[in-house]
Order: sequence, then structure tokens, then C-alpha cells
Amino acid sequence: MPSAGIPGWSVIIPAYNEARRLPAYLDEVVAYFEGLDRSYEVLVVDDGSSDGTATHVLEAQAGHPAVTLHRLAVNHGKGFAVRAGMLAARGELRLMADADGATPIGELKRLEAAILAGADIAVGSRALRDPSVTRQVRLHRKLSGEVFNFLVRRLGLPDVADTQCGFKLFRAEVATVLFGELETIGFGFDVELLLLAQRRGYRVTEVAVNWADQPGSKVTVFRDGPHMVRQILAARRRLARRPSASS
Ligand SMILES: Nc1nc2c(ncn2[C@@H]2O[C@H](COP(=O)(O)OP(=O)(O)O)[C@@H](O)[C@H]2O)c(=O)[nH]1
Ligand SMILES: [Mg+2]
Repeated sequence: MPSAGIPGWSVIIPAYNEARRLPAYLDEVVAYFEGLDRSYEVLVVDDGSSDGTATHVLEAQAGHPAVTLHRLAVNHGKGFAVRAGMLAARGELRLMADADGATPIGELKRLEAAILAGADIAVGSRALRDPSVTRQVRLHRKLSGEVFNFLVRRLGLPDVADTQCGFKLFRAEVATVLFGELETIGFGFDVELLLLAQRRGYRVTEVAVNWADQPGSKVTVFRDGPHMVRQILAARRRLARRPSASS
């Protein structure tokens, strides 16, 4: 159902040179919501792509007006793009989802259940064990992810096993507050977001999701990992300087 008035759902998809991976996922997302009795919008934030990503989004929009394209002239980073999408979104529940479809859109049901049970934010997780899910992860990404998660636990988020999964659901008011405060524009943004959430006392529930590594990743552990750690340290310094927040 296309959106009229306030949509029930917003799906925010950050996309940087995703002409190959995005179209199939966009089709999957649209088909999923067309089968539900809830209004929705899909915001694709094209972060300065040079490969024709936007053309695919406009094609999808021609068939489904609930799909919209938010085009940034130059590449800023995933955090910048997700923030722009979340702040432009109107849905009561707002999902960020990676363009490659590593997490099937049907996994939304698991996150929604957590929100209905009282969470402010439901965080998809590749680390939580659950017999009802499967993961296909390349070994070097699994190992680097474990090191990263270990560091993040030491850097102030002891209770989140996987901060980096690109599948997170927010209640609208919570998204507006947190993305309004978020400053990290790169891949380290998820950690700042969760640090801000912790500080505000929001309820964060981690939810095991199905996940399959997709070829064509743009994240390079040795190049992006150190940047991400620096972004997290900078976020911690900013938070330490800020007077404590009340929600
Ligand atoms: N906005 C934005 N998104 C990016 C950038 N690089 C990657 N992404 C998006 O971040 C998501 C995850 O990227 P991906 O390469 O699959 O990372 P991986 O799953 O960690 O290997 C996808 O939706 C990408 O399009 C970037 O520079 N800017
Ligand atoms: Mg991916």
C-alpha cells in the first residue's frame, strides 16, 4: 500500500555504488510491504554514487511511488547517509537496511516483535546464538568482527554483542532524537548511536537475525577498521564533554 498521511514503516537504505546489488533487494522490500496491510515508504539515500544507482531507484519509483530517492551530490559516508534518511523519514517505525540484502526483509518481523515488547531500538545481530537463524559469514570478516566487538565492549557498550549489523529498527521519536545528535558520518556511526541511546536510557534489544554475506562488500577491514576505531574514540570524547542527557 503506498503511503498516504503518516506511513507505518520507513525503510532507509544507504547506497554507495550499489547498481549491482540494490535492484534485487529493492524489489524484495517493495514486494514484502505490498503484501502487508500497512503503509510504507522506502528512502534510498544515494551517497554520491557514480555507477547509475539512482537510475535503478527511479525505475523502482516509477512502479511504486512509495520508493523515493534522496541523492547526495558527493560521497559523505554511511553514517551521513543513514542520518539524512532517518531525519527525512516519516514512518512510525524506521528501519535501516543495507542495500545488499544481507538480511532478508522478512527479518523485520523479529525486530518489530522486540519493539512491541517494549524496546525503543531493536538491533539485528549476527553474534547472538539462536537455533532459528543461520549465518553465512566469510572467516576473515567473522574474526575481524569479533575483535571489533570485543573492542567496542571495552569502549563502553558492554551489552551489545554486534553493533555493526546493518539492520536496525527505531521508534520514530527515538530515531529523531538519536540521529539529531549523531555526528559520526562514517562506518563507526552505529557505535555512537548506541552510546547515545545508552546515555539517554533507551531500551535496546538485540535480536538474532538471518544473515548472509553478499559479494561486493565495500568495507575493507584494514582500511576501514582503524578509521572506525578513531571515530568511536572521537564520539566517546564528545560524549564525555557533553552534559548528561535526559530522554
Ligand atoms: N552512504 C554510504 N553507504 C555506504 C558507503 N559504503 C558502503 N555503504 C553502504 O553500506 C552498506 C553496507 O555496505 P557493505 O559494502 O555491504 O558492507 P559489509 O556488509 O560490512 O561488507 C550498503 O548499503 C552500502 O551501500 C558509503 O560510503 N556511503
Ligand atoms: Mg554487506
